[in-house]
Amino acid sequence: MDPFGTTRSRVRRTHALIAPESFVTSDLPGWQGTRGAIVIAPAMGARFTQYLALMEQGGAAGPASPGIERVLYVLEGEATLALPELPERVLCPGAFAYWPPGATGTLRALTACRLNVFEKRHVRRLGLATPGPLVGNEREVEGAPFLGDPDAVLQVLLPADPRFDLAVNVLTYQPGATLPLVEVHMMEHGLLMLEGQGVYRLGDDWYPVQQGDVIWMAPYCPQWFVAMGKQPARYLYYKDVNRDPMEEEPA
Ligand code: UGY
Ligand code: MN
Repeated sequence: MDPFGTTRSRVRRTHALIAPESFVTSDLPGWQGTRGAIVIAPAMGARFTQYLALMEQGGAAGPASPGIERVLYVLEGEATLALPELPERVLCPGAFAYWPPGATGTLRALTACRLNVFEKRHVRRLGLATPGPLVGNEREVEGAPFLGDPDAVLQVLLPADPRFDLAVNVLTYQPGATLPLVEVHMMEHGLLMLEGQGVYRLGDDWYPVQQGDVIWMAPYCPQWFVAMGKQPARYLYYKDVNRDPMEEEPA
């Protein structure tokens, strides 16, 4: 911490950058042996929550609130996860899981663990069921050049299936690669810098960002990124998808 209270963290109406030096942890309701840094939440204007769960060895996840779905991504450590209809799995770094709303499950830390968690209220689409649980590892997910650029590779972790109302992806940029356009879209993002560094344009501001930073982008927040430095930059991000903005949720 510098002596004058400066930080790269910024919170604006349409976006936020939360640098790790600003993370504040608290007990996570319902979890055991776990502290959490709730970095994005509806209190800031978001329609979802993103938090880092810091689990001690033997710590356990609590259930999500009713109607809330969860996507876990393991950053460090190992944990066992049991979800209905799936064999119990050991999750290592890079593993991810979709935990459907209301599903009973058990997540227990085998070692000290750090997880990134996205949660949102599931919006069911007319005529479609809620998806079932799913576990995978990003290492098994093939990447594809993003909009044709082989230096910006997109991995889509959840299946292309209209039952899902959220996407969780990883984008990997070689140094100097950029988002090929300044995106402006209806979907919202929560983002965690997994590796590397660069500059993120958010609205009309440009921010230096690096590993460990968290970014919130509200719907329609103009966004662009350039990777800098000598190693690739990678980020994990959430996006709301597959729903007609005019459609009402079936009763
Ligand atoms: O999927 C996306 O909207 C992604 N390209 N956005 C981003 O990286 N800011
Ligand atoms: Mn985007």
